[in-house]
Amino acid sequence: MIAVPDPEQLGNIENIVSLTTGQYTTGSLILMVSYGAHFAFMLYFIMMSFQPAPRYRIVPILSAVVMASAGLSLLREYTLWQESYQFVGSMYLPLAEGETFTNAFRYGNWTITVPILLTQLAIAFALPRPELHVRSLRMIVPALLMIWTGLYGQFGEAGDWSQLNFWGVVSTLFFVWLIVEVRGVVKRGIALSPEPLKAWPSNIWWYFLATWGLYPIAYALPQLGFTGEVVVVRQLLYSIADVSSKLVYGLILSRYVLCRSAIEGYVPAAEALDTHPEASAIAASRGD
Ligand code: RET
Repeated sequence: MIAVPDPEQLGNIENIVSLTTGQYTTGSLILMVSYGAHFAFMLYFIMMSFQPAPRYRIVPILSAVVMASAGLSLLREYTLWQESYQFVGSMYLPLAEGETFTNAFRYGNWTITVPILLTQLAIAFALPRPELHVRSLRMIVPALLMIWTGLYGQFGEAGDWSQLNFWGVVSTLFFVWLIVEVRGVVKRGIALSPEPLKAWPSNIWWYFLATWGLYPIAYALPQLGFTGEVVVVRQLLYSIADVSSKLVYGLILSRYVLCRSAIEGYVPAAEALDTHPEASAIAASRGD
């Protein structure tokens, strides 16, 4: 006899909702494009890591590591998505072959990528060594607490909303603490940036808030209802957040350190920027 599962035991709402062909295919597509983009840009970051001055090369290299880690995790989400649904009649039904889908793997992946993304910021802003370590640690501690309390809370999304909301609030408190720490690093970034790049840290700050802020929205979304739309929109939100907070963020930081290398007199970086609008600002700042 097949026991009817208790919805609360199903973890994620993906295991409760049947999807139309359009919704199922859109979900596959979103996950596929996400892992594809991360793997492709791993190559980009490895290759461009030769352009900035040696002291900044670790910034694109760390982005390549983040791309590999996130790409593998998203590939796993994709294969799990494929395995967890079965086309029956006219709909894709969950729990195919007893396989459950989960978003919890994402949280495991963030445990690796988030500390790297935060440390990358402090390295790009060229914080001096002892301060770099202290500030990175002060960001990583609240970030990990935010992720792990959220991981526990998200197991409640399929029915136990007091678990979802209680741990969501606890996690948000750690997020606020993290935001304060990041703000401190951004302020140091403004102070330490060369004149033509002074606007970058504050722009990165707003970009950070806008992109990291998408994750709690995705977390809370199941409360809008257990529907195919919510399932697909949430995967979309996660993907937009992933591509912007890791990939595009990596592009921004890599560009920042490239410009900074040129300003600090590293000739190959200045040559690499030659045809770009930044080049004239850099040349002007050096009195060329
Ligand atoms: C959770 C739980 C609900 C409350 C808050 C959350 C914040 C998550 C964030 C995640 C960022 C992840 C990144 C991953 C990159 O690889 C945990 C969803 C505030 C901000 C940047």
